[in-house]
Amino acid sequence: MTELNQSTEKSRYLSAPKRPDFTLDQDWGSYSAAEHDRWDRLFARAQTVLKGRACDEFLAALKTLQLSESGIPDLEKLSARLTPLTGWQVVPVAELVPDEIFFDHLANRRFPAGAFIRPEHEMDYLQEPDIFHDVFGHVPLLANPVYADFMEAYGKGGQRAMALGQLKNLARLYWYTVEFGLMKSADGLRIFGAGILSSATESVFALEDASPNRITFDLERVMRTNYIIDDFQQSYFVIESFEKLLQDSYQDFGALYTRLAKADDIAADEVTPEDHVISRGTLDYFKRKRAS
Ligand code: HBI
Ligand code: FE
Repeated sequence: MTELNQSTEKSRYLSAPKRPDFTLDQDWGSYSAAEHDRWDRLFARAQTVLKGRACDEFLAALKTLQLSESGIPDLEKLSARLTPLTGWQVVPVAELVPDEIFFDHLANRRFPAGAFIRPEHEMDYLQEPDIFHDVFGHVPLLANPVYADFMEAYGKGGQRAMALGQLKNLARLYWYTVEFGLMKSADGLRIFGAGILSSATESVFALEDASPNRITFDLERVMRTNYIIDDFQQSYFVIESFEKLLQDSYQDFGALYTRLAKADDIAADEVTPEDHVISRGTLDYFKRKRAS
């Protein structure tokens, strides 16, 4: 399959008619055998890597939702399994949707998932959310009732943050939890962030590499922390549980934003004196990259 063919795979969604809420028809029948095969290979590799690395809640939810290596999921059928559990639906979109549209979906328990699958030359890493990142990475935990509540609360919080002009701070919370979060377990650290779960290389890096800092999650600290969008994270934050994360998200964000307005940002690689450090990173990976 040529690169030209693979760029038309995504453009068939970019050029498809979309509704005012940016959703469109997944047109499941239009995926080629090559596209289904890419899903299957991504799924098989993730299964191998995530045993003993993903949190138990995630691995249990994969089974509950019957996600498997049998081709790209049909999002209507997937929603039919998910909705009875937590009220969430998965809706197809072409690409990143505007913030207010994104938050309106989450606040109403709809998760917008990119309908295209990454091209062959980006199997390891791509910056935009494709169907493997969105459906394999994000959707399983929406079957977990506590996580499901947190995501709805985040959508509602996003709508308030936009009205207050505080989206920058709130987006960092999403980044360091929903995308790149780790969690404590009786058997050691586990992954729950979708950005890690959908990347086999980052799944190993986030848990086992000596380079990144691993720091106990503190909501206000995280909301002050910058992040990098185009490489592995320099710091990962570790939550106790979804219950604790949900509780934290029910505090008064108005007061929080007032404090944040007066606080300095924290660099992505910085460790502060107040941090509960689980493992301090050597930052070697990042130094090596800068040198090359
Ligand atoms: N759109 N489809 C999609 N997926 C996202 O994760 C997403 C988005 N639009 C905006 C957005 N994320 C972020 O702005 C928020 O998390 C802050
Ligand atoms: Fe994501």
